[in-house]
Amino acid sequence: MKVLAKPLPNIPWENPSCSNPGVLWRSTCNPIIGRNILPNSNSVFNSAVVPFEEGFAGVFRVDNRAMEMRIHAGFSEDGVNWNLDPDPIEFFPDSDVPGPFVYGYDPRVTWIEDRYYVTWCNGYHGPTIGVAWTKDFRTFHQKENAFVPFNRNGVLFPRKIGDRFAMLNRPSDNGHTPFGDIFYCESPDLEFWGRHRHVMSPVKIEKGWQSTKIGAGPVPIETSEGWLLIYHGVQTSCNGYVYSMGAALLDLDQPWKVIGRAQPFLLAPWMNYEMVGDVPNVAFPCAALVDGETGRISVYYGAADTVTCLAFGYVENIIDFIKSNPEPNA
Ligand code: BMA
Repeated sequence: MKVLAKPLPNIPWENPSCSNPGVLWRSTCNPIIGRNILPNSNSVFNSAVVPFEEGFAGVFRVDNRAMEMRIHAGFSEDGVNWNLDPDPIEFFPDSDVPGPFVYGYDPRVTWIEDRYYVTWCNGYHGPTIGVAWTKDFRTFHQKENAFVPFNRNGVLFPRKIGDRFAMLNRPSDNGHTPFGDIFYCESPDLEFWGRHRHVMSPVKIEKGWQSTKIGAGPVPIETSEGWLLIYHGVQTSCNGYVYSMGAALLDLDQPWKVIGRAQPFLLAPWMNYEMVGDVPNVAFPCAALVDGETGRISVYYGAADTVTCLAFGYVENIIDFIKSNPEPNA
């Protein structure tokens, strides 16, 4: 098994222990970003992190104390301790992008070829997928929204598929969508999107952890076995939604084809900081760092829509987990 990613020797990392086992194990520093890291923040969660210069940079979901959903840039030397820009990102439109900015949430960041692309849930007559690019996390150039509303969880592949950019997304409604499948589409220029393909549906059997809706999480990770996709799955309990993390493998050349999907969740909201907060019972992954040399992976996820957390694993173990626990009902 090969992970097709660059070496990242400074990846944030902790070894598993008998009190902290699993295919993914949590950081003992969780939550790594508290809700009040900024003077005006109510919560900081569902955020995206990438290697940048000698350290790391990211785009963070910050709900402020007026409960407005904003996204902020941030920087870190070690990927664990973060400095967030106190002001939200100001986007400079590339062309005739319709404004004004209404709200933004659940960002993802993807390095493709020569720059970082940001996708996020952008308010435009309801949620759709906003697209922007930056080279320095200081100036952000906004492109056209990718889709008509309503859509969430727009996640770019880190390289072109064939000769086109590719994105996973999740058509939805204007509220706390009680349904949702993952779709795939392609674009020659990151502006015009088409060739829409269905990827995966929820697993409707027995009201399991991914029976209500699913959505792509971090940028897919390229391996010799296929694209490793970590995603969120939602269960509707008698007391509301429960958001857990799962894993699947997608075909390298035709990523709308699912070649593996694990039946059990990878990580579910078990810790107090995942069970208690503004929205209880949420573990929502938006980013992963990968060390191509050792296959170590660090997953960033929002907990209870309140704080930002980190979990660790090995790409190889996650792929073994998918292969040895296949979902029979997908
Ligand atoms: C989704 C999004 C996420 C959030 C989740 C749980 O619809 O709004 O940002 O984490 O619900 O509230």
